[in-house]
Amino acid sequence: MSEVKIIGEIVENMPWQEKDNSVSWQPVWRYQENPIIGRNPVKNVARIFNSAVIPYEGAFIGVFRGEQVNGIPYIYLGRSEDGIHWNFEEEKIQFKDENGKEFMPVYAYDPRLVKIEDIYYIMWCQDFYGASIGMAKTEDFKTFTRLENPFLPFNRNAVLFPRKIHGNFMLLSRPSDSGHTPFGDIFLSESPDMVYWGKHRHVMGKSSEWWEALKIGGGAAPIETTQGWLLFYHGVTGTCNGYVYSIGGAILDIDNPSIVKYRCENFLLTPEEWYEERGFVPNVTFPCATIHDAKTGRIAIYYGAADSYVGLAFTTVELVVDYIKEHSVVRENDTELGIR
Ligand code: BMA
Repeated sequence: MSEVKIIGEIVENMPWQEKDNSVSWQPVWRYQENPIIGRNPVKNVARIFNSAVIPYEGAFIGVFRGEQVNGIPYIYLGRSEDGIHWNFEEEKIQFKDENGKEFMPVYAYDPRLVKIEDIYYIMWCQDFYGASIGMAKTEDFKTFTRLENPFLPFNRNAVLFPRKIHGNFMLLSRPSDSGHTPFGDIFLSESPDMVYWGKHRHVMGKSSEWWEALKIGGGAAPIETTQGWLLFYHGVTGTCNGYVYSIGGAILDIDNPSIVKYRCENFLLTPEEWYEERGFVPNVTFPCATIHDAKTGRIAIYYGAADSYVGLAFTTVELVVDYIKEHSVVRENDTELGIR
C-alpha cells in the first residue's frame, strides 16, 4: 500500500464503520444505516440533500440544502455530536451583507463549507440574473456575512481549497449555461482577497469513460495529502432514462492544482441502493463534503442521494489513493497547466 498521509487536523470522534466482506474489493463503502437524513427532516422542509459538514468545537456542524415545501431550496444549519444524527435549525440561515444589511438570496442550493485560517466559508448556487455562485463567511455560525458573488453567471458548482496556495485563495468551479445543458468541465480560479478572482485554469473535463461522459463538477473540498490534493467529484452520464450521477476521484498537483496527476477511470460510488436510485431525482450520488482524520487516514464522504436524502460512505486515504493510482487514466487535457 502507498505511503500516503492526510495533512490536516486530527478528528478522533469522526464517524466511522469498518468495511464488511460484501464490499471487499471496493475502495469506498456505504454506512449500513444510510440514509442518515430522511424525508421531512425539519418543519417546512421536504428533503435535505447535497450538503456539507465540518468538525466544530469537538462536534460537527453543517450547512444543508433544504428543499422547502414551497419548492425553493435554501440553506439550513445543522449540528451533530457524532456526524451521523443531525439536529437542524428551523429558521434558514440569515445572511447580512458587508454593511450589515440583510441579504437573502432568491434561492440557495448545493452548499459547501470550508475552513481557511479559522474562518468558515460557505459557497452555494444562487440567482444572480441567472444561476451563479454565492459566498458567505462566518466565524461563529451565528452571524453570516455574505461576500460579493465571485463569478458571473452561469455557474452552479463551486468549492474552495482549505488553504491558500502561493498566497491566494483557490476555488474550483464549473461554468455552465442558462439551462441544464449537459456540459461542463472543472476550472480553477484564484484570488488574493476573496474579491477579485482570476488566473483561471482548466483542471479537468468530462472523459470518455461512460459514467462521466456528459459533465463533471467539483464535490467535496480537496483533501491535502502527501501525494497531492485528493478530490472527490461528481461525474454524469446520460441514459435512455435520464442522467446518472456517480462519485469519481482524482489527485491534483499540490502546488499547481490545475494539473491532474491521477484520475480514476472507474467511479468510486454509483447509485445502487434504494435511496440513491429512488427519489425526487433518481440515480444521483452527489458528494459535497468529507470529514477526515490525519491520524488514522479515515475519510467519511457525505453525499446527496436521489435529491432526497443524505448518504454517508467511508474509505481511507491509503485505500482510495491506491485505487485511484491503480486505475488512473490521465489525458493531455488533464495533465497540462490548463491555460490557453
Ligand atoms: C444538478 C444540481 C444538483 C442535483 C443534480 C441532480 O444539476 O442541480 O443539485 O443534485 O442536478 O438533479
